[in-house]
Amino acid sequence: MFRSYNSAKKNIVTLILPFLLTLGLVVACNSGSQTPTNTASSPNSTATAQASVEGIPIGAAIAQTSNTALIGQEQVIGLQIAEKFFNQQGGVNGTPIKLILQDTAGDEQGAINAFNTLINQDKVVAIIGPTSSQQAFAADPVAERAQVPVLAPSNTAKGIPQIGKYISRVSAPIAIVAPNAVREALKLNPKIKKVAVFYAQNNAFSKSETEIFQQTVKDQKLDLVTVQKFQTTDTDFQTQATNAMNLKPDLIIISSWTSDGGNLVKQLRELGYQGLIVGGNGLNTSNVFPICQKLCDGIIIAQAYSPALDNPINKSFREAYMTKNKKEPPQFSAQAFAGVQVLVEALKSVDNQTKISTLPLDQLRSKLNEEIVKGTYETPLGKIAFDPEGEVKQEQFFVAQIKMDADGKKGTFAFLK
Ligand code: 1QQ
Repeated sequence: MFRSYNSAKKNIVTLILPFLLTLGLVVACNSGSQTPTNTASSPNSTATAQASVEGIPIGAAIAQTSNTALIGQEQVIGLQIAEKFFNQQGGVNGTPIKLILQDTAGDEQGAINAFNTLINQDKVVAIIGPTSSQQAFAADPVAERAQVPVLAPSNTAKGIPQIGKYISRVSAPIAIVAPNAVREALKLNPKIKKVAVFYAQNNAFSKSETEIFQQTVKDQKLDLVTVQKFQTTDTDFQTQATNAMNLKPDLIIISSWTSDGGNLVKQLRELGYQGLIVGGNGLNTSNVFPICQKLCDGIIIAQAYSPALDNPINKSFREAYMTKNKKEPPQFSAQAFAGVQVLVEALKSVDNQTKISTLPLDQLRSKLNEEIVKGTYETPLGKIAFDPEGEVKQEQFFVAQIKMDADGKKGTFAFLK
């Protein structure tokens, strides 16, 4: 049973609902204007709001600090837009949702701590998060044991939904998304023959992604001339870059995190590499622009989202995002939004069967988990559904190429397909 209804009887809920809804909207609007690290939805900063305003608590375990926050920041924006949007639409059959953000930072322990707090203290019905697959492999088992549904907004490594019955994802697996970037590179330069691959060996996601890239290189009958390894914390790539360039590759593929990948691209270009570069999902954020600046220009990155996707919910999401951020929404914001949407719609279908205000929390969590995988959802990512294991089924993927202004200060993701 979630907090607001702990001691409430059914009829009280009905009586105070309009009141709750009004307040819920006020809080949701406020939370949208806060910075990610000090959001109004964070339990520590909202003692008063929490006391007077309640809603169905949805947990978000997201990296708001550390180098993973370069991606986490985009997720927080998507979550906040979703909270406001779905509450304006009436929340879950009239009851607002309440997003509770916990910072995971970038490591495994941070994610485990955030999960424990959300589950035991905040008593959330489900968790959206964590930001990285590396963290998911450590923290998801905590939720699995507690039987709390987890919906991953950005975990793309192989094996995530298989962690357990309570784990599903809206982030399409890298196995399906990544090969599109290589195919697109071959369209841009059909003469590509020799490929050098780089990957961060201390990160579950990069290891998973490089396997896919290396397989794609073989499938395309290209020559994999070298595989260079590094750490996500590295800043100097002279040795690996020189090793690769001695072999004269005409395509370089990088599976990294954001700052390491940005620095690697920069150093490859400074050493004179002129061929195409395919980057992985870790480079899929405009937060890489300040790192490689004008040398980011041309990086090709596969996308699980396109701002141009033509459906009403994407139009609403895109408009809300652009009004606030004055640029096109990125994939990580769209996936976070889709995560909230799936939970809201799955909660509605639980509520249509049994009023959720009458369900004890453990039953609500397990019914919600069942409903998540049963539904079909028209989201900003297009139409998505899940297989029984919780793996997302998505129809459309895209590829974008980074285009930097001449001064290297501003850039965009230009869609190729
Ligand atoms: C993963 C990823 C990251 C690049 C996004 C946060 O896809 O860790 O699975």
